[in-house]
Amino acid sequence: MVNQIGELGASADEPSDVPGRANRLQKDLSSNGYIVIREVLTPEQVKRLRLAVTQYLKSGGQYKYGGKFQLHAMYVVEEVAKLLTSDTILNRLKEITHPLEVVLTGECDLMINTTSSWHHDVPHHRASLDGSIFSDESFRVYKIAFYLQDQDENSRATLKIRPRSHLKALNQSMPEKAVAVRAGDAIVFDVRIEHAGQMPTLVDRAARRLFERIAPRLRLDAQKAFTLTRSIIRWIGRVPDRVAIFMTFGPPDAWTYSYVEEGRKWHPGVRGTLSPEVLTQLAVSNVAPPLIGKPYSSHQASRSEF
Ligand SMILES: O=C(O)CCC(=O)C(=O)O
Repeated sequence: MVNQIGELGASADEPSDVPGRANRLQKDLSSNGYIVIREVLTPEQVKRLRLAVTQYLKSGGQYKYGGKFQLHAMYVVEEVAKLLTSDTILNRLKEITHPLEVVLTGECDLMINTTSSWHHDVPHHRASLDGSIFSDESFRVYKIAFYLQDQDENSRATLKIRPRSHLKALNQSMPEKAVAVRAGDAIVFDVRIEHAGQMPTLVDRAARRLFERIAPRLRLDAQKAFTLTRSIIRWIGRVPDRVAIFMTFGPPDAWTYSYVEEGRKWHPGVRGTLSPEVLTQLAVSNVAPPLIGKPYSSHQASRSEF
């Protein structure tokens, strides 16, 4: 059921092929540039994912943006791959790309406690240079985001977006909106939309600049020092972890493929594989394996941990 502009109540057991609903979802995405789908994950799924992501990022991932970050996460965290290739999720994505198939780009990020200022996700695309990417209404590349904790309207942790900015490029004058969610809701947004996560504070900015200046002389990893400093500050302030999973997808068209090509240029090299179970889930749902990343082979099967 549509609650208000941009927001759908969509429990996992609701039929996913109601024609009017799918049309409304697509319409809201194309006019507002984002949509919230409520209660996609159960509390149990949220708990399992949060644990899997938090555990993985204790030793895995990169120190970045004041937190930790993992690219192409479907290839390294089985729990995440299983969830993102489940019927519950793929059926939502299919509603969005309907009547075309769903293409998973393979871009899939995990993050914990990272900061992020205003940006869109197509800065390097060649059609961003002349702005033509923002005027093409046939562009339909989206990111689905799961924040694994409640984020209310007044929280600093809440994703902020500038509704409709996907058709306008970076435009500071457009009003912003905090997209409040409960853990288990999904936010789907056009990758062209201007958005920001947890903005860096003045202390964050000063600490980052300081570490970038002194780290080389002290032979420190500036990003790691910045992340560790922030985690001490968070610990003192008893600020809970902010954990999220992101995945991009689109229909099988030229925009999705060119988005993938740009992604490959900036982030080449995927390590890990998809497990047989994940590949089976994809096959049963008639969705091809993600474009970025190596397909699973029988040679790898004997060496896989999954
Ligand atoms: O940290 C966040 O909430 C925002 C993440 C983000 O900007 C992105 O995935 O493009």
